[in-house]
Amino acid sequence: MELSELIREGSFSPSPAAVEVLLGSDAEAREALFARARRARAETTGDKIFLYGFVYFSTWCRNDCNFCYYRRDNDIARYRKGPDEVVDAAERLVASGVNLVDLTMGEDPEYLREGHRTATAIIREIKERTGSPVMVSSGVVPARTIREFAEAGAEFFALYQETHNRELFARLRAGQDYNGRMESKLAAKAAGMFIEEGVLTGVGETPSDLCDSLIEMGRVGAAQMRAMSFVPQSGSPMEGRAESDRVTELVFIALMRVLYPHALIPASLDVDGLSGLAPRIMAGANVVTSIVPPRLGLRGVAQADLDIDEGARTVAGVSEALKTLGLRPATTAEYRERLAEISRLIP
Ligand code: SAM
Ligand code: MD0
Ligand code: SF4
Repeated sequence: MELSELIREGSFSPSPAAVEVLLGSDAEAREALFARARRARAETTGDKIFLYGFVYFSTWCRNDCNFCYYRRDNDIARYRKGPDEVVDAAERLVASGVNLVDLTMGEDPEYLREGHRTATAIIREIKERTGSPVMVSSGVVPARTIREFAEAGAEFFALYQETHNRELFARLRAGQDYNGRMESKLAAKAAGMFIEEGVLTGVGETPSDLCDSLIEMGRVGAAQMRAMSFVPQSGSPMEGRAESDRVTELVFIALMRVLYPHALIPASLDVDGLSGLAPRIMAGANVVTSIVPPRLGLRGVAQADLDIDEGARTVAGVSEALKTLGLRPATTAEYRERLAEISRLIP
């Protein structure tokens, strides 16, 4: 398979061989792919980049994902924020200019015990006070609970499969059900929410796995799709795994953009902090995620603390970085227009 053929403007059909060639290509060829991805982004979203605030409101979790710092068996300090603190953090984020608030939790037994009534009440309260678009990242929950999230006004449900290879899934999300996770995501779509799908890179996936994930992201009807490089976590079973170079993540971002020009695709500050923003944006991302209000005791996921209390994972920090790339933060009215357009494109 000719590299030049893969990079050229026009259609791209994902195949394991094509993904393998692109992953193995040199920096110059990758830059040509990224340039193609940027043109695709410019055609759909111009110079606008959407900014998402992140509130990780409970770091308690019943699961034991082998890649995650917050897995049940990791002996770490944890917190569970009360509704007032969550709403306060969300209000600060919205006042600072984010276009969406992502409410994230571990699969916290306390919230599960009370059927997520508090989480639903928090969504309602944030909606009432700010009117901001909201995403829920609650992990796997029953379809009934998802409908309650939708009724409370949450626009988005995020749930990443991490991989679409069931064997690799079983190694990453030990003891969890692949189908159950997928069904939860599809239940959110059926309840009228936008969904986000995602993969982890650097966890032993093959070009063929990545190709399958590219196809699955379209098949499930994801409005937002992401790749995040695995970051080794102290105390976890995958602690000793080599830190991945970021090439796979960047190539995957570009391929998602080329295949799904309309999609929302994050550049997460949660992998390499603010210094990691430019390469991800230059690969075709059009959303910045993991903006965290400083000094409230809130954490990231893959990078629990990096750049947070220093105030770099903020709208101000991100806006400055975007400016140097000739891009700008979108207004929330523009974000809503984008969502309306996406719902016309994805039935
Ligand atoms: N607990 C919920 C769940 O698992 O769906 C929501 C929060 S979870 C922490 C969000 C995502 O963070 C995971 O799906 C995974 O993709 C990502 N993540 C967790 N640990 C990571 C790590 N060490 N490196 C990179 N990404 C990670
Ligand atoms: C992020 N740390 O966007 C967040 C998290 C969950 N919906 C998102 C992984 O990078
Ligand atoms: Fe829990 Fe989510 Fe971490 Fe898995 S990735 S251990 S479900 S917080």
